[in-house]
Amino acid sequence: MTSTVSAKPVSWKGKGKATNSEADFYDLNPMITYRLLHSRNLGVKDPLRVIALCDSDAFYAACEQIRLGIDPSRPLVVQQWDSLIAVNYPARKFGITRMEKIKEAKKKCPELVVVHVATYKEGEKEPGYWENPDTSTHKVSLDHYRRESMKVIRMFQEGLPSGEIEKASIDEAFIDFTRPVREEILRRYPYLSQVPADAPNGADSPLPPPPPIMWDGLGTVLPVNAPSPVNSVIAVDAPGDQGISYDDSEGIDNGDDSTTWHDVALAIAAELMGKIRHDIHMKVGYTTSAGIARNKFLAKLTASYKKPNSQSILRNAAIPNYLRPLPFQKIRFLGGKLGKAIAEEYEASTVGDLLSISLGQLMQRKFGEESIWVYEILRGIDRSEVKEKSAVNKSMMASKNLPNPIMKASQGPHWIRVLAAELALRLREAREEMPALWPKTLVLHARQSYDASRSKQAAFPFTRDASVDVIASAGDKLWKELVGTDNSRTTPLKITNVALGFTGVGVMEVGQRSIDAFLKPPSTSKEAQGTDTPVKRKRDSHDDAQDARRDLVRRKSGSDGEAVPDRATYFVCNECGKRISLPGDLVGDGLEQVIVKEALEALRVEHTDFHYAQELSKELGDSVGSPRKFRPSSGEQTQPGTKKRKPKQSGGIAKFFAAK
Ligand code: TTP
Ligand code: CA
Ligand code: CA
Repeated sequence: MTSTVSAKPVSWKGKGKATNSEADFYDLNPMITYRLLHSRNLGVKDPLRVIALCDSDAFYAACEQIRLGIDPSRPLVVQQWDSLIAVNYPARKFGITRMEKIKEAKKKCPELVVVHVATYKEGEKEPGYWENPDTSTHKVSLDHYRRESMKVIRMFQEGLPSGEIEKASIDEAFIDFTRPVREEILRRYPYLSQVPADAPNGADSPLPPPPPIMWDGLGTVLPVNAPSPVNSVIAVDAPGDQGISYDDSEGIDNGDDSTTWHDVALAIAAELMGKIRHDIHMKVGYTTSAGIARNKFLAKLTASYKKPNSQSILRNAAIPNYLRPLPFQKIRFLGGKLGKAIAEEYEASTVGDLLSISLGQLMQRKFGEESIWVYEILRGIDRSEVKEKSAVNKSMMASKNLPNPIMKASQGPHWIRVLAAELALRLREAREEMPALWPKTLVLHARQSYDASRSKQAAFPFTRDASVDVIASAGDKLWKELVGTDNSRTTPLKITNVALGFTGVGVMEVGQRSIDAFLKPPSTSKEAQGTDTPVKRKRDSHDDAQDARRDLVRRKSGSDGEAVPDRATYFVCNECGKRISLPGDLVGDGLEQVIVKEALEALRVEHTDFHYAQELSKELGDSVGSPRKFRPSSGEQTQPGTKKRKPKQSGGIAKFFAAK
């Protein structure tokens, strides 16, 4: 893509005053000085902050269309039981919406392609597109959509190595363009990298006026002056399937000549976003729609301005007229009780209606702590960061609402098997990305009719092969503890939801290190003794491996060895006497103590597993996997000429550590 912003140097003529007289929306044209431009870590206060939200069009429908190789112009919907969950744009032309029943949709469009979402059924390890799936026996699988979603996210990451990316849902992500855009501004306008000698306030002088911007080809630029008719009906957090009509003012900016450096930043971000969206379409087939603005809230709002396959840009100058007519209850978090309370309190319906209420007034009413947030969001201010969610302590949950409630305890295991199949698949796939990943806890939730859900949890056995059987039998045990058996129950049962999940799924960078260490030759004489021990167990008997591990954990976790301080980020291993620390980047992140504790616990389990695996490896006389993938750490050498086994045959711990 060619540069669309003129690179003509401009003579120094500072203009530092806000040009916008919109008193309600202050800070729309902040002064940008050389110092601010040259600062790298201004975070959410950066006056050149640029954020995008990119959302896939009719996502599940697109996934099915691509999976089945169907012409994208054919109307297609995705069905879940009796309802539609995704409607592609050609089908929307027939007036079909997500709210419709299949029958009505087919009446509107007889040639409609209807695909039922994949489901799990008992006894099948993989979800499938079965004939006549039934909600009383099957469970929806979103696995294919998750996988496709990851492909798109990876393209964002590849397209923007220096930008932060936050997956916001299965089909959308926020992208922080601030850094790459700033780099690009300094590259295109090299005269900005030095403070001019005649600048009156040195580095605190404002930048010279920006060059003119050619918006053509960059997307739809929202109008500064006239509120678009679209604005008043557009949904903030809702899908763009309510039949909105759009003006096609691609690249047109009606009637504002006060270009700012922030506009330049938006234009560059739009170029980058457009390129990434184009690549996604070419390489994985999905069309997307993006919104580009100064913060997350506005980016999300702008993304649905024009769909599908398009991008929209909200200049700061356009914020007031875009927000004012917006029904405020469409703003996320203002839709529920809070929004209703505000609407009643002030007899208001649009953002504009609420702008005359001062922060003090809001605070005096019942909005308490939320007042500041409400006050700011109405003015288009959002200080939340784009942040990749921490990999520590993730959870994976498979849940099933039961239209036919479970009335007998003996019906539980059917659903536990179905849920276990989903968990097994998700864990397996997650491990393809990150092999050193394991869940610490398995938790089972069950909801009795309208009561709150109750749950039971237990440590999940360490095993590389977290098969459906392993998960289901652990789940069955929890079921017995939570619900009992048909014979043990005295009260009637009516369970309407059952969910099985992994919590504390640890992704430790140190995992790799331990794996490295694990492949090192035994270093102590005690360890060396075991090398000749003949193989006693069948290699794929992971149950044995688990039992042995449990023994080991019992033997070794009696005490932590040397006393460590309360807020420690390390522990001292009894077995090897080594001090084992959390990785620096984890600790330095200002993580909450509870997370640090969890991470430390995961590390402890992992370290114990490492010792256990070492012992097991000796017992098996095995090098476990291919050493080429796992380089030895800290200068120690991999044992040369170690006997190798075919990874395929390995099981349990050995399999866990086998190279993929
Ligand atoms: P959305 O992004 O809300 O909608 P969409 O991608 O289908 O359409 P649009 O082009 O307007 O963005 O949701 C993403 C996917 O999430 C959607 O394809 C199906 C699923 N979904 C549901 O299963 N149930 C729902 O109620 C919603 C809103 C979405
Ligand atoms: Ca979408
Ligand atoms: Ca979405």
